[in-house]
Amino acid sequence: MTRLTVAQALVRFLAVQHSERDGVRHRLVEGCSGIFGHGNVAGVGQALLEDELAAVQAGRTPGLPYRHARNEQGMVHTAVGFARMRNRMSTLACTSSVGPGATNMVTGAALATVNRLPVLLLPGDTFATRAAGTVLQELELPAGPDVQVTDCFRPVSRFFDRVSRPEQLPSALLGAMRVLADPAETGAVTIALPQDVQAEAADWPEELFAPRTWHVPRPVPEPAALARALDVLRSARRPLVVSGGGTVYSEATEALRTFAEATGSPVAETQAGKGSLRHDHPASVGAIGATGTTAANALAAEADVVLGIGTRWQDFTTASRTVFAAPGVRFVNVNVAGSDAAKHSGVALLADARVALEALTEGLAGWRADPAWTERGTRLAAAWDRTVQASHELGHRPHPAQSEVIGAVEAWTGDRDVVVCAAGSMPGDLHRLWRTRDPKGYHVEYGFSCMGYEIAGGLGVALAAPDRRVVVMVGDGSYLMMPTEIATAVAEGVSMTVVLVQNHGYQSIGALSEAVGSQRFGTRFRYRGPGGRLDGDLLPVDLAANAASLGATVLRAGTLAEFTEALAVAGRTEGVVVVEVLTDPSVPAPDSGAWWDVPVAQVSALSSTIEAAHRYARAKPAQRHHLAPALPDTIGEPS
Ligand SMILES: Cc1ncc(C[n+]2csc(CCOP(=O)(O)OP(=O)(O)O)c2C)c(N)n1
Ligand SMILES: [Mg+2]
Repeated sequence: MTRLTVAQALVRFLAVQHSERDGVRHRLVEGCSGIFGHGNVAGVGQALLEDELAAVQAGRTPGLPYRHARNEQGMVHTAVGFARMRNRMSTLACTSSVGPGATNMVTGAALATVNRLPVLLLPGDTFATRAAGTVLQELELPAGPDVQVTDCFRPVSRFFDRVSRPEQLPSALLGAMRVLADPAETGAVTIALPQDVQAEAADWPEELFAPRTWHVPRPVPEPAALARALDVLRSARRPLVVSGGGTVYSEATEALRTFAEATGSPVAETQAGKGSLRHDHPASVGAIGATGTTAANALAAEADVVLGIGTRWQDFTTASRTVFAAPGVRFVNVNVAGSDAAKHSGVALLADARVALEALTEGLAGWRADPAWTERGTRLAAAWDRTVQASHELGHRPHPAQSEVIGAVEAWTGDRDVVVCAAGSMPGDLHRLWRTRDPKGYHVEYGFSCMGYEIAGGLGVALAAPDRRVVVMVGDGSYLMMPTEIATAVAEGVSMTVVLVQNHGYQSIGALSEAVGSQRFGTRFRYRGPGGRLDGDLLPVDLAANAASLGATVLRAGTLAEFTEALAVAGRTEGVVVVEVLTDPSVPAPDSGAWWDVPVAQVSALSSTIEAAHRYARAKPAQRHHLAPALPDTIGEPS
């Protein structure tokens, strides 16, 4: 037996957890970010301090290295960025105080769960004993004294437990590790830790601290399900693969290439799946859906069988269920999660992406798509590529168009560099325009599309892959929401380039607002004008000065030439470099005209809204339900 506090036991336990897949072992939880307050300063904080001091004394790295984050939401984003970059094999823990420190992590938890990315959250909680009475920052619901703000984590976590007695710690930890390492269940994993329990000592059996390896499975498809999937695929003349994040996380990109080459199936990509296939592979037709290319969306409109791999079929991917338009289109869904595999009435192939792709390639030996279809995909993709190239070379003055900024960043980056983004107009433009050269070269968080993810998530990417250059693309709105983790990156000596696109407001939502008849209401960064509306002069907010104040090297660009020169300087500069570039938001990037379902007010006194409602009513009928079963029901009546 070893006598330790609950927090000390937790730290010691986490230091010896590993993940393993294909015989390769990783640390499961590589470190712990934290912001201290009552609720964790004397518990987890004290334990991390002891761990660090013991390591320094012994000349080794701590069991659970600590990083000081500046915003709790940001530190969860950092953990998410880290986990995604490591293909879910490793993540970080996050410790917070009680109350607002804890609830600040809830957005990050939802983001992790939506994106199916593992993070370990350790919010502090109020006294289990309640001896001190009402605690500062306690929720205090009169009719439910056991309900705490940490209960907010329940719906956004894939695992939630509260350790109210030391004896509960081992089962909480083992349950948490299992979910972190399970690709079908993973997401935010939360263990709420009452502040008194964290500091409480107990005698722990030695075996709790025995090194453990959590096997990350590659589930094989059930033979009957594989046969059903092959049946449907073999009947296809115009197949289309839609590759999602699951392909990348399961390291199935080579298997996907082999499948595409063997079958002649064009491959389209979701946001999380972008990079599944190099952009210049003849089978690649690029981004699909609301932010898709004309190539992928034209094929989607006619595809007779769609093979979804590791995708959740989110509305941006399906253009709100309008992009797959062929009558009788059928789906085969490869996924480790049953709920995703069953979508669109598809044949569910519950399996790891790599294993499934290998089995499908083998099972389809000798079968190929209609050669004219394959060739058409290559031709359409080449035409889109010319559109992309032209969007880089508009010569727009004085400020460049956003597409030209993307072109300059693309030209500046190497194959292994990583572009990071999350919200605004940039993710859609990147999805369509960025030419990905490496499976981990594109990191756009578009499951939650959370403003503020960009810099914090980029820090996680940089920590996970210090050998790659990280370029964070962030809009002025997103930057303003969370620049805080620049200070963390500076403290950690991390190098990354932040491209801050200054277009004076929420241009993406401005355009959306206009499309739904809401006249860009509330999307511009302006003074309140004489008429009482927010339509006065541009605000004098200087975000570059803000970045400099946080310790970044700052470069300012007003033209494309200045921007290109600034990138060259950034390339020679260590640490965090923020390149602010002024852009002209009036030049939209080329797109495919795909739809996105955003309902419009059905009655209004505004002509802008009435016109938008008419447009909406005309577009809505194109939405499909994909209810037809992929295979006829041949089993017959129950006996
Ligand atoms: C936390 C959060 N709040 C609100 C939104 C809705 N939203 C999406 S994009 C956006 C504006 C982003 O502005 P900016 O970063 O300047 O990018 P731009 O649209 O100008 O390209 C808003 C408000 C969001 N995605 N995340
Ligand atoms: Mg903006």
